[in-house]
Amino acid sequence: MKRRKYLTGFGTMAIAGVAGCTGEEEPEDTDEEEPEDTDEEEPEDTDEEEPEDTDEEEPTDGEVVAEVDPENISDHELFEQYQNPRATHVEGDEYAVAVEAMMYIYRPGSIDPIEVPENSVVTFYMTSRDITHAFTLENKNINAKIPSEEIVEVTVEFNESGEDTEYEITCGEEFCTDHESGAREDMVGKLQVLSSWEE
Ligand SMILES: [Cu+2]
Repeated sequence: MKRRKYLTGFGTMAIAGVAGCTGEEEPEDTDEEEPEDTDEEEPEDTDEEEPEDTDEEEPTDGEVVAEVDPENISDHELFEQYQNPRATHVEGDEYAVAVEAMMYIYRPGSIDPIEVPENSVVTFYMTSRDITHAFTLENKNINAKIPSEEIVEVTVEFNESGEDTEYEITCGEEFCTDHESGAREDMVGKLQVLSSWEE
């Protein structure tokens, strides 16, 4: 009986205490809950925006169109026809350039810049003599892997006109930018869009 009385007494004190506290704190609790609701809505907005950003940034990749012997790249008909610094006219506004990648150059591109006419659509046929390289064109959203034993193609539109424009071709593969691997400088090439062009 004694024990029960103690418990009852304690319970009453506790309730009184809680009631007192709740009464005083109520306005504060209400203030604290409002920001929580706002926080819960924010992630929903972020989720909706993410897919849009991903679609816009996705670069154009290459497509495998043929197999090739890495020891005899220049014997392949695409390279026999198109491996020249100056783009080869195919038909209409279409041109073609075949590019061989190797540690640490593009041929053509690194020693002789690639030349294409303005207002043209140029298909690049590319393969590697050794490791996997890449063909990245700044401002054109092109990022194509260049594998060995396969020829990949990527088509780029050059709509600029009126003056010559120069683009840098970059590889960016770790092996070609890490100077400890043997690369003296980053693997790069040049592409020039010429406003004056005669066939
Ligand atoms: Cu490379």
